[in-house]
Amino acid sequence: DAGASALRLVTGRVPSQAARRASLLAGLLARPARIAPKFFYDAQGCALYGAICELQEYYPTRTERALLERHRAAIARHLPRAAQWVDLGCGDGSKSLPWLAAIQARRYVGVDVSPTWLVRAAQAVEAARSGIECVGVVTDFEEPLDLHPVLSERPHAPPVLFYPGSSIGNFEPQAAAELLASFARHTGGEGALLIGADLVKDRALLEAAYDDALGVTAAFNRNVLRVVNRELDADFEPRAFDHVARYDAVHQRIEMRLVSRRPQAVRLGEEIRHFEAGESILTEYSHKYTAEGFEAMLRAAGYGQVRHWTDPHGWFAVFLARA
Ligand code: AVJ
Repeated sequence: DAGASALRLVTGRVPSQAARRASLLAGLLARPARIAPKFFYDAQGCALYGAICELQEYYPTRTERALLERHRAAIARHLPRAAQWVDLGCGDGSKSLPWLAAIQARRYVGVDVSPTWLVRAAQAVEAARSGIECVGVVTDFEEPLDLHPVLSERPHAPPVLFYPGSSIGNFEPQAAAELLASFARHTGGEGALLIGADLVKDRALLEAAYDDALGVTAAFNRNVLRVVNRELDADFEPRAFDHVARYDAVHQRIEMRLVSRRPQAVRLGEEIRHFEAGESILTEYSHKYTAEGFEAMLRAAGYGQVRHWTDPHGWFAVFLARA
C-alpha cells in the first residue's frame, strides 16, 4: 500500500481546551493585557506567517535558509551519524529533509502542536527517504518537554535536536534558559542541538521586519483577535486596534502590540474588558541575541562544545551545541 504512512503518533503534553481558554482569558483581563504568541497560528495565521517569510523586509527565514544550505556539509561533519532527527516545531518538515540525507538519519521524530502538520511532515519525510521510521509527538512547547520515552526506544541512535527559525526568540530569558537546559538533558552525551537565533542589529532593519510596508505583519497581529473571538466567544473588532512593533534595545527584543484606537468595551464570553484609547495588548516578544550571548546561554545550559555560523551581514546565526 504505497499511500500508507509509517507514522506513529504519540500524544505528549497538551493543555486541555479549558486550560487554554482560562489562560487566554486571564491574560486579557490582566493589566497590561497580553495574548500568548501561540494563538497566532490558526489556519489564517499560518498562511499569513508564510507570507511574512516571503516579505522583502523579513530577513530571518531566507537568511537562515541560505546559512544552513551554505554550511550544511561543514555542520554535518560535527553531527553524529545514524541519529534520530528531532524536528522541534516541524511544520511541513521541509527544513529537515536535506539533513536526513546529510547525516544518514535512522529515524525522524516530528514534534508539533498540530497533528495535521505531523502527518504532513511524515509524508514529506517518507517521500524523500522511503523506509525511514517516523514518529510524531503532539506537544506544546510551553509545557515541560519530555521526549525521553520516545527517544529511549532507540538507545543507540543519538538525538539531534533541530530548532530553527529563531522560535526561541518568543521565550523570555529565564524560560529560554530552561528550554535550552531541557534540550541539553535530551541530547545527552552523544547527541547535538542545532538551533537558529536572530541577532541584534540596527533598529530600523528590525522594526521594518516586524512592520512591513504591505501590512502583512499587521494583518498577522490583528488576526489573533479573530482567534480570540472564536476561542472565547468574544467580540473584538480587529480594525479598532493598531499594529505596533518596537525594538527595545535594553531587553534586546521586538515587542509587538495591538493598541486600542479608541475607548471601547469588548465582551469576552461572560466578561467585559474595557480598553482606553492608546491602551495596548502585548502579543509577542521576539528576542535578539549577540552570538557571544547566545553561546554563553548554551554553555550555561550544559553544553561544553558550541560553534556558530553566521551570514555576511551578521544578521542571523545557527548554533551547534554538544556535551
Ligand atoms: C516565528 C517567533 C520566529 O519572532 O520573527 C514574525 C514570528 N512575528 N513576524 C519571529 C513573527 C512577527 C517569528 N517567530
